[in-house]
Amino acid sequence: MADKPFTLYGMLGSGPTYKVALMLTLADAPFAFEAINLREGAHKQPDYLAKNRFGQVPCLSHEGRFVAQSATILEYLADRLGVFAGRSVEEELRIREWLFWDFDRLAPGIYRSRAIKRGFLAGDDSLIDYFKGVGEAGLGVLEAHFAAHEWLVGRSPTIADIDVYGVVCFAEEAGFDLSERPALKAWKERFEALPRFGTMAEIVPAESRP
Ligand SMILES: N[C@@H](CCC(=O)N[C@@H](CS)C(=O)NCC(=O)O)C(=O)O
Repeated sequence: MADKPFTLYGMLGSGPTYKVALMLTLADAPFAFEAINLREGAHKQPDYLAKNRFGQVPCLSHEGRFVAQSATILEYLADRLGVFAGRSVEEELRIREWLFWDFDRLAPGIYRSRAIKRGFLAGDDSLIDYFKGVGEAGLGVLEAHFAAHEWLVGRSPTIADIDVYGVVCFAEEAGFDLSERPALKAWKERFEALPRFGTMAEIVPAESRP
């Protein structure tokens, strides 16, 4: 583990963990993966809380520092690795807007619907409908954007695409029908065609798979 510049603490199946693993993989940055067992409460133990005070995954370790919150980690990596960043102040602003919008208006609808479907979250019909509505609205915003743009910001993929992809890739599993959103589906396929792209199971270093 010590020979890799980055260590990602996370969980297979966690969308925010996947976002960071994707960023490192697409950037061709070798990383070690340390599985945090949420079912056993490892994320609330003092040794992990010392790395991430929020008691959540993911967390990234690099050069003796720990970074929490997937969007913050993406920004940190874009800055340190010099890839998938904005090319101007304008682009940096647009990227940050998408990052904040994702966790406000997209991720809750998709991630919570998925959690209910997988039995990790109890939900009655009104809660299921609420998250379905939030998810559909978020996907609608993306469909409208991609009807006119190839990527979220500028003319090439940025951390905004990585961040949003890490949610959209779970949409079908969460019960959303992407075939009704052709521009979004086309972007998803464009993203999946990027060099080194892989699913979470494919990109987590084999030696560290739990
Ligand atoms: N905003 C955080 C969300 C992270 C998050 O929700 N992680 C989940 C796993 S997917 C978690 O750690 N849940 C346990 C908890 O919140 O106690 C991020 O993007 O890093």
